[in-house]
Amino acid sequence: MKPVLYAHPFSSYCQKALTALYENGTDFEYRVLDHTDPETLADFAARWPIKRFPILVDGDRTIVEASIVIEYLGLHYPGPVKLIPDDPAAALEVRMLDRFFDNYISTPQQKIVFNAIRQETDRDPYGDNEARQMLERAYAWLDRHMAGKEWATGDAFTLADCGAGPFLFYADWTHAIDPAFANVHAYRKRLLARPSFARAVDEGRPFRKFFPLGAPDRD
Ligand SMILES: N[C@@H](CCC(=O)N[C@@H](CS)C(=O)NCC(=O)O)C(=O)O
Repeated sequence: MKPVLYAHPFSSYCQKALTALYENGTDFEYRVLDHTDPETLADFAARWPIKRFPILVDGDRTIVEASIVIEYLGLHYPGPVKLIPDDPAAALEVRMLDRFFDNYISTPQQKIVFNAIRQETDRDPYGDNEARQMLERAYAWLDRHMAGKEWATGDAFTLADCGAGPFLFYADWTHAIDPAFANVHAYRKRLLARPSFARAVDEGRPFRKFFPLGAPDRD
């Protein structure tokens, strides 16, 4: 039986999991979460009442959180690309960078978007400003961190890069990365050229008109 991914192609966290699946050519069933398919939506909500996606269903197990989905795939459906290194110290570095991209790039990016889609009277300019300041600090740190590196932890593409691709993609659309952060721009470009992530980006293209802040006419 194949594992089943409940996901949407335009979602950053889903693209994170999809990048891992495409890196290893893992065979899986894709259940798209879409308002035109209420049955799949109800099935998803019953499996994960928190209602954040993606989730992976494997037999009677439901695996939640994109990072854990990727860890699970590495354990139960390993492929040629080891997204978490065997060496525990190297694996810790990968997980540290994965936390960085989730907490300090994606979380503030989502906060800005969630704020923008609220009713005008419910918006939170203080929180929006805080999120933008966090992104600025994260871009600055990442620019120094990426100096001389190809991927987030060095020469190998890992779990950390699976998240970095979609999160930097949408972060730049949401709160533009200053051109002075040349290492971040170069890294974002390398991620976009990686076939696994490029495929996930292509699958999300038809939905760009739904980007709440207005999608720019570029990747
Ligand atoms: N911590 C979760 C976050 C997942 C997440 O925020 N997914 C977004 C889509 S990119 C979502 O479910 N949004 C739906 C909502 O906020 O209602 C993970 O790592 O998988």
